Amino acid sequence: MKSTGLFFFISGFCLLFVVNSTQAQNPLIHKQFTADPTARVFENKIYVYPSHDILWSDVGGRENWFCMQDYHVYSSENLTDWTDHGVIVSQEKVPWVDSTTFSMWAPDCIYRNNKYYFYFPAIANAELVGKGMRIGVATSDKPYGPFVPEPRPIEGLMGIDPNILIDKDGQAYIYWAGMRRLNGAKLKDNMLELASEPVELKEIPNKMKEGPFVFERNDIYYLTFPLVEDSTEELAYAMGDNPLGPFEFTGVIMDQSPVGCWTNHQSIVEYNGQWYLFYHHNDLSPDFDKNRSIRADSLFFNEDGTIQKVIPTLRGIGITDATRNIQIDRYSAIGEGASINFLDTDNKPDGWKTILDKKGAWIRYNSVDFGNKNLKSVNVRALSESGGTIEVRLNKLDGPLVASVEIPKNINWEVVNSDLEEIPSGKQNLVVVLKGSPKVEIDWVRFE
Ligand code: FUB
Repeated sequence: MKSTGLFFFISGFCLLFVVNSTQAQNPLIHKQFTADPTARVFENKIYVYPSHDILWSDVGGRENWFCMQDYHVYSSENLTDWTDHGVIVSQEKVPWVDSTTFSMWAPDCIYRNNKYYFYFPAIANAELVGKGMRIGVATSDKPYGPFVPEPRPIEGLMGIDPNILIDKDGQAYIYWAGMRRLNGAKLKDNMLELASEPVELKEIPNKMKEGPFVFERNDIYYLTFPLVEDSTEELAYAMGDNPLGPFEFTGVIMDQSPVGCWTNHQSIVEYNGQWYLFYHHNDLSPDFDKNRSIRADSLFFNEDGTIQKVIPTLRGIGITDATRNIQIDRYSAIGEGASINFLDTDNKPDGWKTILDKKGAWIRYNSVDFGNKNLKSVNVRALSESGGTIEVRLNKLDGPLVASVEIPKNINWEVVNSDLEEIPSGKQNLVVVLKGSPKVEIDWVRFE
């Protein structure tokens, strides 16, 4: 077998074993740190190509800095269940990358000529290519790999955060960030070489910018980017009539992080008639903002084509099946006396719990699909040192009562089952409210 054939055989074989699934709201992925999500629609699914943050202390990376040695790709059809297709590119498999640098920053992927082209930055092996961050390409017949890296990075550009647009006339463009500025150039049909001299996209604030993501909608070209206006990155955008501008600065898509996560990084995609913003935050690493987690929220346009500000939510996107564990701590709204915390602060990927700590404290979780199943009862995984009663209602505090659940006194987590008073159908918003007792903690709610 030729070596390329052998590579495909081994990679394909590995892929069979690495695919695994998680159910998620925000953040979308718990079992790894993920950042810089580029979402694309391929084969009627959403594929997300994020960076993969790891702990610098685990591998000897630069102290207290970004540390990334490979890329995974995730896909979802329902925006709720995310499949990890495993590693698609890693630093030691790319001939031109200095594999001691753990510098595989924000990537992109695009479909062209029956192939998927995966673009990624990394610090080059200085002896082979020269110093600095370069941008390379790996290709595959499938969106989930196996991807075969090109032997050398793209000639004629240096920088980070590659992004590709294929315009309506078929011309491809590459955008990237370098020296705090944004640049663009045409790509040749082979998608591997520049077809024009790079231009700086400079009609936008002369401040620190990175992570360009360009898309077209109704003949408007949107240049979106993280921008440091104040102290950390907000997501901003500019609009123009042409892929290489000029772009007029238009506004902010997402405000800077309320808790000081220094970076944010966006992509915007339409899927089944709805637009979504993919971005990141440091949900699973509140004390170290270089270990990030990807998120998604719905995005809406105004009639004049401008973008409405996206307020980050924990609920995120996708509809939750009523018969699966409903993580109500990923709430849509929360009342006084209710809060969330990690289930286990030493094991954050386990997720969060809801704490109802005052009479009448409540939490609302939107978009639960009850279908037309003849559901009979609700299970609540809960813990209450005093014992207490919670009510599950529809839509609002005085909405239809679905179940009243007595949580027994227990210092350990327990799954409590209670019959339904009313059997909901279709898509509903759930409200969980504490009746009377001092404190009940809830991990999840599930109907059966
Ligand atoms: O993930 C490393 C860098 O942080 C990205 O390349 C930037 O866009 C920022 O998110």
